[in-house]
Amino acid sequence: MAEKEQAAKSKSDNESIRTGLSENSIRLAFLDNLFYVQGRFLEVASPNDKYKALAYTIRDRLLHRWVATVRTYQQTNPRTVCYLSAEYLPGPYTGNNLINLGIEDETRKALAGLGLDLDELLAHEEEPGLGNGGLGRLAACFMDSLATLQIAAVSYGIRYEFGIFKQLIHNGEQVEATDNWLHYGNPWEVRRPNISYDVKLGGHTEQYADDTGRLRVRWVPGETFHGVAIDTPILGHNVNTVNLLRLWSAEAAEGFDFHAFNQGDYYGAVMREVRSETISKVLYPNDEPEIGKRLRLLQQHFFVTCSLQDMLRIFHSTGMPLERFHEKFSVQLNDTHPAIAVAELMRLLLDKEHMAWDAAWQVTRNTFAYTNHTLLPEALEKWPIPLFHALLPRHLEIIFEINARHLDEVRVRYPFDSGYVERLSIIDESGPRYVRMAHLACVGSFAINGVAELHSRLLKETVLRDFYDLWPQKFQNKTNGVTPRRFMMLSNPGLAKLLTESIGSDWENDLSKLRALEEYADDPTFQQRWQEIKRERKSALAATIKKLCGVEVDPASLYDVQAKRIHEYKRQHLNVLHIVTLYNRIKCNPAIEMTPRTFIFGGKAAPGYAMAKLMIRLINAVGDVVNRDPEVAGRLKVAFLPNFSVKYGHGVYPAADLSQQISTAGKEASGTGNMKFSMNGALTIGTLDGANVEIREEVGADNFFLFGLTAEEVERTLTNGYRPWDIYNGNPELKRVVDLIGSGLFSHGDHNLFRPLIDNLLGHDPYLLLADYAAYIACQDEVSVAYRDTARWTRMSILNVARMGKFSSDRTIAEYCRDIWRVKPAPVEL
Ligand code: NBG
Repeated sequence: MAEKEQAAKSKSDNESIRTGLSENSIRLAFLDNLFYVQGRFLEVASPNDKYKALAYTIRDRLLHRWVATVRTYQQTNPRTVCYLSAEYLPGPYTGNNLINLGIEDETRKALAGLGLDLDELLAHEEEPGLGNGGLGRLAACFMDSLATLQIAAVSYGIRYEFGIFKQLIHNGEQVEATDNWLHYGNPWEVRRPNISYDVKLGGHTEQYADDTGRLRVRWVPGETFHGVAIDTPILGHNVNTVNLLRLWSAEAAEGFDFHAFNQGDYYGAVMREVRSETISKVLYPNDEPEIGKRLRLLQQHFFVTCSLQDMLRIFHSTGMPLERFHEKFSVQLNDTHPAIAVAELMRLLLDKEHMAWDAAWQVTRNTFAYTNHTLLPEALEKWPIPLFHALLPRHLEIIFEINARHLDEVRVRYPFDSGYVERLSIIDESGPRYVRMAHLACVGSFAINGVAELHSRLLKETVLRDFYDLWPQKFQNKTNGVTPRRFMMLSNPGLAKLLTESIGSDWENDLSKLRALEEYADDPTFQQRWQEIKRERKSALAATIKKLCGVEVDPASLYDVQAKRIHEYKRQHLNVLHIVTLYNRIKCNPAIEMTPRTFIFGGKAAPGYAMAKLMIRLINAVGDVVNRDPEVAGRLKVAFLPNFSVKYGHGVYPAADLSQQISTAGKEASGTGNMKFSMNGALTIGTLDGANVEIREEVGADNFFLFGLTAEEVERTLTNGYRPWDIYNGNPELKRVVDLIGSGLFSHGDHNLFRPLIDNLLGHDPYLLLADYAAYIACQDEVSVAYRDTARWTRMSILNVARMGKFSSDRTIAEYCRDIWRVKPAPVEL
């Protein structure tokens, strides 16, 4: 034993500056990186210099494991998961990597020895906002879990130069600013100029006979440019596996157009380069109609062709025959954004690899699996045929051929029903013709899944019903999950510490172990510590709110939080109706007793989504009046946190008492914020929608505030002729609320500002706010009562955390591995 300790110690004395994990190595490494990478010394270094020196120090330790991982994979040639996603929201890397390496304490001490504060340096990191919301963040949680479960995986996407816009709030309105996240450089990425592929577009196709006399097709593009790989290492927790996030950046094919240049057109020569680079310039904010977005289709084709060409390059290095491509790679399509991959893999196999159609189709159909993330019809992608033809003429030919063969199969199955043929066709011919990307994905995939039980069921009953009839065996459910490393250990260190002290640290890699907390649910000392931790997180958020919104909030009040994209179906305006209801109650009876509440909102509206932007204005307008009214002081506060992001999420989830998950039932595919809140001890008020259903099943009906119509009731209400106007007239409390918003009280006397919102609610109300209003208010009243009983509330909070094991993305990924990808762990030794 003594000998072993001795050996360990002498090993740490000799540790390399690049790889050592002791406090001393980290301190030396930090100074080394500051000096040799940045050309700076401590006395003159800017905060950014110091942050980067820290990032490089951690990155060195990741690269060490990365090399070991690649070596291992080269030797063992494991089956590999390729995740294709147009969006990733990884959040700041540094803190998470420290946690996964298990060297947070050492690093903190190493920096303290230099008079530096770890948290200050961490706060300096700009996060890559390469996604809109849930879908991109899910992809990031999946990367963490894939590496943690030691699965060989590559995540492919686009390195947008500008991510999701920065949200500013000016006079209560959302204003968009560009997100220049690369301005100070990104220490986490490694550029691979030698890993680059041609990307073609436009032009036409030609038939020709090859040497053997076989008829082949050649695509003569109108333009060609390049995609260059930019890699970020993704480390798992408590393991050595480092997987790859490989993002593509667009570049001109020959940095310079010499033809144009020789003609004296210097400007034109440079412009061509500029045009190529626009491909990966900026992320599209969602919720706007897709149709006609030429650049968006180009982006999809761009990252898909680079990723597939990359897989083929890797595949050829294994020496396996092409017919076995799908045995090496399992490729997941994250929504329909990468669905063009079905046609692109066919094109590469047919035109480049010269495979025969049937063999190529056999490989393709066994390679892809498709995840659907929404039932909203406006979000289902379809591209006009003329646009498709102009950009991707060869792909369109291939899609027509795939479709013709597919429809022949359909006709055999349903010989007397032409309705099936129309509905199952990849081409929408009901009006102007479109390519339906979800149909292409379904035809080209061996598995199709939704992201929560309810969502997967509704998929089979509604949007993909005919496909389910045709291929029931393809359909699966994979309920979403989130990573407990980022959303518990990193964001809520106080809670993590208490958990580990009480039940050991196994929960970090096996969240179901949290069940052991149940026995502490009624323990008064444990309850007290639980409350102290929550209180501390609430004070920290109060300071942030003060700084960002100028609003003073009381950490003793109930923090009632709704943080997610702003959308009518998510019903932030229903939340506002509740706030105004409470406001009215106080105005009618100033002496009324009320549980003091702080309403906290966060979330971006798509820049082109007028109603969502009006909802933001309404929240801020109501906040303005409520926060300034001395009569409500101490009882109600409203704060809208600008620019909600992964980074702000770290401060928000742990501080919430109540998590609002109040979407119209049937509309939210899963939700993942709901899980992050609950894992941090917030109780949920929610409808039976998305993963709420399963969260409630797990935590128990007694520990969840349920209200509202079910998905079936929503459908029935809408088909039976819904009349919101009657509900308004039949409920005096609701009527007073709506009338007050219309009165101009919240808009400096302007009766028209919120008119579109009110007219929509009274005349149409497609998301059934009024139908759910009474139930919502009654449920919120129950919440207020429950919160006053601190011991009961704390017990419910503890039980929520104890029973959240199912919602770790480790569980989700383990299921994908078992049921879809059929991959096994490939452990890495250092
Ligand atoms: C979103 C859903 C969420 C779901 C995430 C992740 C899209 C298209 N869909 O409910 O709205 O949690 O995907 O699956 O972004």
